Amino acid sequence: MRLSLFLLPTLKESPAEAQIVSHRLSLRAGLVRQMSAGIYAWLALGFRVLKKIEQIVREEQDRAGCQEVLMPTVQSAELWQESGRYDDYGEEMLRFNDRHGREMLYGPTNEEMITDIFRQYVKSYRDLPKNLYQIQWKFRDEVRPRFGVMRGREFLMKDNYSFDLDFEGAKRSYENMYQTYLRTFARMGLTAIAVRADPGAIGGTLSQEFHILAETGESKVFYDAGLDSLGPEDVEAAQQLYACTEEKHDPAACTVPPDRLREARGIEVGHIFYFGTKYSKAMNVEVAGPNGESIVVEMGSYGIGISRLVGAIIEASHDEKGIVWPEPVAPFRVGLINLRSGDAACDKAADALYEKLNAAGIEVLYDDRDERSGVKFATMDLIGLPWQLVVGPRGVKNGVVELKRRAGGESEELSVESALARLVD
Ligand code: 5CA
Repeated sequence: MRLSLFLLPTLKESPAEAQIVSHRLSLRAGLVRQMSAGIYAWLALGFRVLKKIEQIVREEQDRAGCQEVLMPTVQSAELWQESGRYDDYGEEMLRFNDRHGREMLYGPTNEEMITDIFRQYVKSYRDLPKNLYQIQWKFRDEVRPRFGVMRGREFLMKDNYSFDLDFEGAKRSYENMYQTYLRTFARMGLTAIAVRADPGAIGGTLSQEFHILAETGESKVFYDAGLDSLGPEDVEAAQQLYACTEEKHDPAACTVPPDRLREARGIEVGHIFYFGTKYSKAMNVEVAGPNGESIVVEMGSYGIGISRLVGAIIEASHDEKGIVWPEPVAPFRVGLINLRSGDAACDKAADALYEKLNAAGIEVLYDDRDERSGVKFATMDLIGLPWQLVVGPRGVKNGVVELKRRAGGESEELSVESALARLVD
């Protein structure tokens, strides 16, 4: 993509309303624009990041055996009256009437709707287990939308729902999602820790939140230092170690020796719930067992804040010049800078390199604008693409380009072929 054709409204100054670095940088780098409190338009660069995150989440859900569906954002109140949550949910739910006066709402989550779909079709124990997910916009009329996309009113969530025959099955589904979440976040270059949490409005008896540690995180978490060294494969060990939100933390009970207890701030990027038969009982979800008996199915639900992750990743990965995208979620992999747009030799070399990168399937944003080199470097640093390729008059004369890594800042002069080979690697 040529930058001269791209809508990239970067800002030199930090907008006054932005209190935390991810909010400042997402506005300065032209990722999003606030259209009203907590409601954002995704501009071209931000949308590419959102899609990358979504795709990683999707691949890991598919790998875990879940199937993707898509439910509507607008729901009828009836299902929520059936589960009893229509009154419980309170002012966070955006409610309205259609032209016939029917009560409708913009979905804050989808337990009721998925349960209704499930009960229409699944009637026998032979059809279990099932795990269905969607990636869809949600609306919660948050009292204090803030920190940009981190706490919006409209936000993109991956939500999935598991249906099992018994507790053992439900536990397997829960642990499968636990492991899937750690993998998913690791693929985005993030280290997440899972802490025991309060199920809140979703309900149930067990829930764990996944937090990215960051000073600007809205939540306080407590955990055993042993968690720092565990990976996605260590589900059982991780489940044994102490880790919880501030509300759940009980210093008096405290199973952890004081020198191992860590206190930190975190951004909640995911939340998994085991709620047993809360919805299936209220909504009469039964399947026939092997001997014809009725069995009430066991359920769990699992959420990932996809739009929140854009902010969380910036919190975890930036420097004084701007964003430093981890490669898997970067909007483009390479920023190609033509230092002298308008100079025939530089244009020719940069255009040719641009074609070669495209032909090699490398996502590239080509700064072909008629701008000073300082402006071009500052723009590339601000938007944080992992690699910068610089074509200038001296290099063109000597047959070399400069390849620079945004994260560490190290750079090398290489022939075009070597630079391409490096990027293809
Ligand atoms: N039904 C369950 C799981 S599918 C559920 O809704 N869980 S939740 O309420 O914890 O939300 C799941 C995730 O969505 C959270 O972990 C968080 O990352 C994200 N999220 C929640 N509220 C917001 C918000 N206002 N803005 C951005 N992301 C949010």
